[in-house]
Amino acid sequence: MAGACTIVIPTYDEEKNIVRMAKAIREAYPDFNVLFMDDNSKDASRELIEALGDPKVKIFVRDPDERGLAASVMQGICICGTDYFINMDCDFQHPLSTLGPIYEKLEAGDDLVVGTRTNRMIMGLRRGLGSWVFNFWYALELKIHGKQTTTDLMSGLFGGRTDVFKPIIEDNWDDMELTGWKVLADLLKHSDRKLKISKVNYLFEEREEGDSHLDDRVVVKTFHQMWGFGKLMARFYSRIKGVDYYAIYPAERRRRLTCPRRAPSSS
Ligand SMILES: Nc1nc2c(ncn2[C@@H]2O[C@H](COP(=O)(O)OP(=O)(O)OP(=O)(O)O)[C@@H](O)[C@H]2O)c(=O)[nH]1
Ligand SMILES: [Mg+2]
Repeated sequence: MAGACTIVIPTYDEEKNIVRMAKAIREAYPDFNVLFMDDNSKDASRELIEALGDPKVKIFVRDPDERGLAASVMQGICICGTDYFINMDCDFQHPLSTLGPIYEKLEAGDDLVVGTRTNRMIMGLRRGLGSWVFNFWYALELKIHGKQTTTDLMSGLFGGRTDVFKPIIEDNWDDMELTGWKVLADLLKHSDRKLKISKVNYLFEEREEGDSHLDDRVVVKTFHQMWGFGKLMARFYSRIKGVDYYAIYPAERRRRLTCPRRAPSSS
């Protein structure tokens, strides 16, 4: 593989952060590659990165019909072409100082290194508590299904060995929550091998610039990502929040229409 590590960053309309992020990583870690997986942003993200002319900083603009944060990260892992990848956000909520320790642990032989937040409540009581409840429930579900787990399953900061995770993604692409946000949990859900997992603790920061993309649809997708109970909760949550569930999962509407519970009466 060419080079050791790629920082994979999903982006959507991050023109206020993207150049600063690229420069900050290149300055702190000159050997790392940076790969922005952009979902066809409406702003100037692409032009700004291309204007940098840095061969170690690339922006991959995805098909607008296939928009999805998780899909972007997973595709980035598959195409990065380096031994290791580290996934992080573009808004400086993940401190760059964690990238070095994550990389060192990967080099030392870990399969997966998870950036683990020690101050989740900085997100506010409602969101912090919600994140904790989801984490508890995901961990339980993963354990029930014989899968491995880690302290911060909701983390958007983690590094891994590309040769370990690329096949997991390729073999399970259609079963992944591609428009969801919890990539780490999906990777653990679909992994059948014993992974060497470790963590690097960090303090979560406030978003520096630009707007959050979090909304009720993300919560629906986070429910939907786990097994049967989660799918039920996703429908329930959609109903109380007025989210159009079948706009997110149109295939499920088709399945309902083609599989009526009771066969129509013949008389
Ligand atoms: N490729 C891609 N990236 C996305 C999409 N939505 C959000 N992102 C990126 O994913 C990262 C996380 O999104 P945020 O909006 O910061 O979500 P968050 O951190 O949960 O929310 P805040 O705490 O409010 O910032 C950022 O780098 C976004 O630019 C998307 O649909 N596609
Ligand atoms: Mg953010």
